[in-house]
Amino acid sequence: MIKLNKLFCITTLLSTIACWSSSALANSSSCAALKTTKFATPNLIIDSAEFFTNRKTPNSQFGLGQELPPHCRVTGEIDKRVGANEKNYGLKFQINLPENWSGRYLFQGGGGLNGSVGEALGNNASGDKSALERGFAVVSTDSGHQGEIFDGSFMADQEAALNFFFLGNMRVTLATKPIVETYYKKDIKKSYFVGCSTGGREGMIMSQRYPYLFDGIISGAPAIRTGLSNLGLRWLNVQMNQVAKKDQAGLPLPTEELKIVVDGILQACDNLDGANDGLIFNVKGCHFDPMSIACSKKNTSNCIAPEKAQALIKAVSGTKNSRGQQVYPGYAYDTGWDDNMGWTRGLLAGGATPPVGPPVAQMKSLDVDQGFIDATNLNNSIGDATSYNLSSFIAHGGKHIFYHGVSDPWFSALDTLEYYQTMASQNGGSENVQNFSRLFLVPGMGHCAGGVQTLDNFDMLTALVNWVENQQAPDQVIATGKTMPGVSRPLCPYPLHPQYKGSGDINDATNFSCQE
Ligand SMILES: [Ca+2]
Repeated sequence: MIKLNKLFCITTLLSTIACWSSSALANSSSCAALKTTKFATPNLIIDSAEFFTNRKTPNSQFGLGQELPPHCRVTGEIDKRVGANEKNYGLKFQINLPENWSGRYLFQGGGGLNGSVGEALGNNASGDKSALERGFAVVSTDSGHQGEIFDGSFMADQEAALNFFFLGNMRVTLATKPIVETYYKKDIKKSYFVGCSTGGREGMIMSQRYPYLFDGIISGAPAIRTGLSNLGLRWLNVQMNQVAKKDQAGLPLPTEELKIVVDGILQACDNLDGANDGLIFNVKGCHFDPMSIACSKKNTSNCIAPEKAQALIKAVSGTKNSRGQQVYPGYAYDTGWDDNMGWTRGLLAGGATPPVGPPVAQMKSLDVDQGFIDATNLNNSIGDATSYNLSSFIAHGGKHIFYHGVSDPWFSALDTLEYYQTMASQNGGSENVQNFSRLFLVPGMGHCAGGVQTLDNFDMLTALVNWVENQQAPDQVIATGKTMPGVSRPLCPYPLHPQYKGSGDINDATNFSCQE
């Protein structure tokens, strides 16, 4: 019996090795075969199809090279052509097809004005483990042009502009899904779109214009309507520039005054969530009055000039036209306003600077009426993600998660909230919206990630998959952050926020509950 057992083990071991070898060979050959496979998509070119067992991302991309699981990498292009100004255009894409496929497809959204094909990993809002490592087939694209991240010259080409605004990702999705299914010889089970900033807008475009392509979408800090968000930044700068002499760093409020402002915000709002932790989770309940830190006869230290406090009130209350109508929301009071360390600086620390358009540093006047006309001109707003009719997306069972850093200096978190609330009111109301869409606000976080003190590491992807595939809606998502080691909090779907229960370790998320 013993001999037989040994034989069996050896046989099993040998067959395992044999099986593994043939599987690796099969992967390698079926990957390479994609290069010569004929797909129905017109004008599709597969540039390369190569199987990697231990490829690493470049050192520059996500810290020190990220080791990828065994995968087939496909690169290609659709609609290659010569466009306006004799420039070459086309929709370049990359697909990473992991060896252990979960049956899921994930489209990785872009950033800025796009223009390059990012490594298709699905790292966004996925906590510590990328979508690729979890077995998603991940797709990325340049959205139809090549160029620097904020180089808008491609807009001269009509088709490249349309691709950037809304067409490109749809076309790449339709072209790449069959490649995924051909490689695995199986149908895709579920499709996801995850992106932040421009990628967040792209996710919204999917729910609004192509309601059947994706089952689940995550939109972080979406660039919903950049014409108006840039007008909002000009408004904020003009109010401050009109009253404040700039310091050497070019700031209307010098560092020590910025600290007074943020300390005032903290004093008014930090403890509303039951925890004096430097995080303002009760965004809705935070009503800071800048006049409370204005200098007066009684208050002569730790204060700012009353005219600066008044300007701050006007700046933060949001952009209004000559009739007093709000054309872009204001900004929520938060702790990251003086951030001078994040990849985007704080709202009052030089961060409120549109990456495109006229410079705002010295701007002292603004014609909001004209600015609104320009921003909402259809030629400029054709890519805005402002549609509310999602009935087909909802009927299809689509789920859409939003998240937004409250200290985002480029796009106001309140604009995402405004979209979410209006969208809710037109799709069955605020209670019904929770069945298909939830919004998570992240205090202290700048644009998409980062901040002096924030919890910007969270796994929305698992939450989304559980919602789409297991009908488990995300009642909370745990957040941690490298700027706050040892601290965890639940992020709660708006209008709820995490409230300290009053006992237990204040660093531990389990001692907080989601409350209104
Ligand atoms: Ca707090």
